[in-house]
Amino acid sequence: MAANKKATGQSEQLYLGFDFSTQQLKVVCLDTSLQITAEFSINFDEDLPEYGTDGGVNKDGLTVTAPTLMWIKALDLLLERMKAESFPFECVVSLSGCGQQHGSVYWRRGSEGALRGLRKEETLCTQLQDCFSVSESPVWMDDSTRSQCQRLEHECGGGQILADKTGSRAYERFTGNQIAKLYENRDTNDFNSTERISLVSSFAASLFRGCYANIDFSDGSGMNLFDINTKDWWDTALKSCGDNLRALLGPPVPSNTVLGNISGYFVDKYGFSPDCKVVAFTGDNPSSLAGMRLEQGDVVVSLGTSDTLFMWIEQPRPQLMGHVFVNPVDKDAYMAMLCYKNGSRTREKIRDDCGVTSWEEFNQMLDKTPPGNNGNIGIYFSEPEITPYGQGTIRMSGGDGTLCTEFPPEIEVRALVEGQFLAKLNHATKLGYHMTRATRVLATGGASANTNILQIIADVFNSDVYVIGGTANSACVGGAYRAKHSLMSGGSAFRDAVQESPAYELVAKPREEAHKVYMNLLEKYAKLEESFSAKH
Ligand code: ADP
Ligand code: XUL
Repeated sequence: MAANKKATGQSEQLYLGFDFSTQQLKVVCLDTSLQITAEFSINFDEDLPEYGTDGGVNKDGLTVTAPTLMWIKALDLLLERMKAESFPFECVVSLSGCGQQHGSVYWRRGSEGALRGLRKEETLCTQLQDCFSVSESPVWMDDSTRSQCQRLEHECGGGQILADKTGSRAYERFTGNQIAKLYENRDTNDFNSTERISLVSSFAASLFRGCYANIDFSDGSGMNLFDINTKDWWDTALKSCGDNLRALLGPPVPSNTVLGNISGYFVDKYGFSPDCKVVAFTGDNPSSLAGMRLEQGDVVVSLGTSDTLFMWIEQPRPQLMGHVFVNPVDKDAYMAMLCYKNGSRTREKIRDDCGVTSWEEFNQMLDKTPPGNNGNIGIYFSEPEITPYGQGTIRMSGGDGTLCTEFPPEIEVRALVEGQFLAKLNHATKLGYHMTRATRVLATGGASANTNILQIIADVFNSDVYVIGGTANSACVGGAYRAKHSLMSGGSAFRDAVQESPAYELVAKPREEAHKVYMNLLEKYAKLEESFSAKH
């Protein structure tokens, strides 16, 4: 699908939203009436096999990284594909986007000069190949910073105080702890030659700007370094994680900041207008909040590589489980979020272990068992989980409540999906979620294409479930919406900018009987989870 000029010959105004996500780089293009006119993507494993990633990352024990240059090469490739399809770059009035949260990029001294001096004759990848003091960027799946987390909580006065200040207790993947690990090992790496640290989001914006781009408040809240109340770096946390971090991170900015015009490189090479504005990039979850047009009372369930659940809140009340970020579309509000490492990849793994190769067959298998699975429940943490902490699998039979080592496949797949969403309801309630029939669950991410899974969510949450038609890429769409909103004058509300966006599509309605069954199972599940996570 390529974007076109209007039939009248008059140039359309277009907005781009990029998503530098775990497995892919994606972009969507919206026109002024917010219709999607084009989508392109690059899959890291398939399109860039030379980097040898699996699911977009490299794992070495608990350390999980992605080659920084792979992301740059993906952008080269994506723009070339758009050009090959005659994408009308000259019509783009603004662009923004997002990146997987928490991942970090380390620019070597002198790199801003390289960004400013980009020439159209060469690719970004060639020109920026020597720019990174750490060539493998730590990403959100990394679990290797337990000792740094312990130290940070200790030096900040404990987990709850750190959470009250920064929105979260110390988490391994949060960037401050990743920086602390690199800083501690600076004798064995090149950390000392770093001139600037970016998040994946601000790194992406830096490429488009041709200079270092600021970290935005919302994605900055995922670092354990940013005071979500004063909206500035918190010196106590900065000091605990390294030296000179205030300068290395640069000043944080509201997420709707227009950073400036696009770099001349993209004007010369692809034909972007020199007036095209670059708006601060943010994290993929905050961007999804914008893309889903979340309003107070709604819950977004994002079913990507990881599963996340988030809500709009006015007053931050951080807990030891879950996170509070500055809201990406209203800097005076907040978003609460729960993140589960065992999302789509785990569903895929269990599906494969059950000898099923497609989602259609997975759904046929699900249909063989009733809601509530006759009381059989399970917890499936193929990846080390963080909500709550734990790893491994546990199954409890419906009959006598004994633990068992296996379930037949049709029971296994249902126990997996039901367990994942009973857990989410349980945790969201603790974070302040009140279930009412007026609640809307807005689903997004790869698995939101699966209506059987969405029906289970509707029944568990006793809520209508909606998707936004046309794309599962709410994170990209959120980038394009924010690109438009940030250009509107007079501090207009985000809601005004997205008035014309496509209606939600109702995809599942709760069934009273099924919901009752789940309410009866909820306590049993919560107890199983408590006993399971207590062991970790
Ligand atoms: P990310 O943005 O984190 O890279 P996506 O939101 O693109 O991930 O989601 C990708 C995941 O979606 C894949 O891991 C895949 O397992 C899952 N997925 C895609 N289609 C379906 C489906 N019909 N049912 C369940 N899961 C699906
Ligand atoms: C959120 C998180 C993941 C990443 C990748 O805290 O770690 O959702 O943003 O999608």
